[in-house]
Amino acid sequence: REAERELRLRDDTGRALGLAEDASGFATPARVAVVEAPGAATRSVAAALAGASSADIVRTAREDVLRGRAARVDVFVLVEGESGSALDLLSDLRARPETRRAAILYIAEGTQRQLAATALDLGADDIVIGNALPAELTLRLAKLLQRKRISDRLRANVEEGLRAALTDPLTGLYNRRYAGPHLDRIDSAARQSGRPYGVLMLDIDHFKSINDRYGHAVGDLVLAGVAKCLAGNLRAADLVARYGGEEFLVILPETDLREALGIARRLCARVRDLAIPRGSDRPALKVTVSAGATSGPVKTSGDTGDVVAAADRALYSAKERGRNRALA
Ligand code: GH3
Ligand code: MG
Ligand code: MG
Ligand code: MG
Repeated sequence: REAERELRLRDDTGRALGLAEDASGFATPARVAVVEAPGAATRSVAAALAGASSADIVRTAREDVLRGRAARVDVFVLVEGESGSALDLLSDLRARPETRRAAILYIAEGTQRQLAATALDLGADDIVIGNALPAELTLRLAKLLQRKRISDRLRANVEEGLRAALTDPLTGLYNRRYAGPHLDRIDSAARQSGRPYGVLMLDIDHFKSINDRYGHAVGDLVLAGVAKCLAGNLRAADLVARYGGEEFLVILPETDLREALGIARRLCARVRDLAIPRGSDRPALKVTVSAGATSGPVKTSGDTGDVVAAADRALYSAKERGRNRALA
């Protein structure tokens, strides 16, 4: 309890640096966890920081950090002790997904310059060596927070841009732009491992007539419903992409042709069983899909376009044989 005692602090420094004016970044106070290694000089960094910061400063026990109880921490302030064990914690924080992106301020004694250099090497964002004035600590913390806010926002923008470029808004699936390179990666992995992968091409049967009968909006509903059904009936390592208008490409790592055909049949059956709701007083919609299955890697060309073409040919056969089925 004592270790988790929260000290809510004034935000003089944040304001001095113009941080408090940044409404988007500082709508919620940053969370700062101060973790003292065993034998850390008790100069109470937390108290020193308690003069001027807009952040929530929490003294946190090392064990709580290691047990994952320090989620959503923006900055870790690691105070080194006699044994240098804060470095271990630092490596640990960088290795864990939930703390990997946190900023880290490493504080060492004047005699621990070598440890501090190692801390930088291990990924500390800033270091303080020896007795620092509370004002220095506070300003370093504020600048660390400012940089973190900016890089968080940049990353979010980049991720959003990528998501928009590589996914299809109607179904939420990856699009062809993502599926192509993904297939290339799976193909290279298969060449190295010597184990095959499966590729399926699926196409909704008589989809044009659904649009013609019910309108485009209902057609969109059907597309989204089929997409969800396909995605929900695959393994985590599999990928389903919207490859064309009402065509879906499925990539199945570590899967041979026989298994791929089995999965294709199962997906056809799941879509057959699907009833897509369309308002309370109207009957649910029923659709079927046809599927073509193939496996890679292709021996000769090394061009994954050939794998897709083979799946396409199998799909065409399935359509010719009457639809609502899978063929290899
Ligand atoms: P088949 O069984 O041979 O596949 O017949 P089909 O009618 O499904 O095939 P066709 O290729 O003739 O028609 C595909 C239709 O898919 C035509 C196109 O208008 C429709 N479509 C493509 N993209 C979308 C979309 O995003 N929304 C809707 N509502 N329709 C789409
Ligand atoms: Mg179709
Ligand atoms: Mg067609
Ligand atoms: Mg089609």
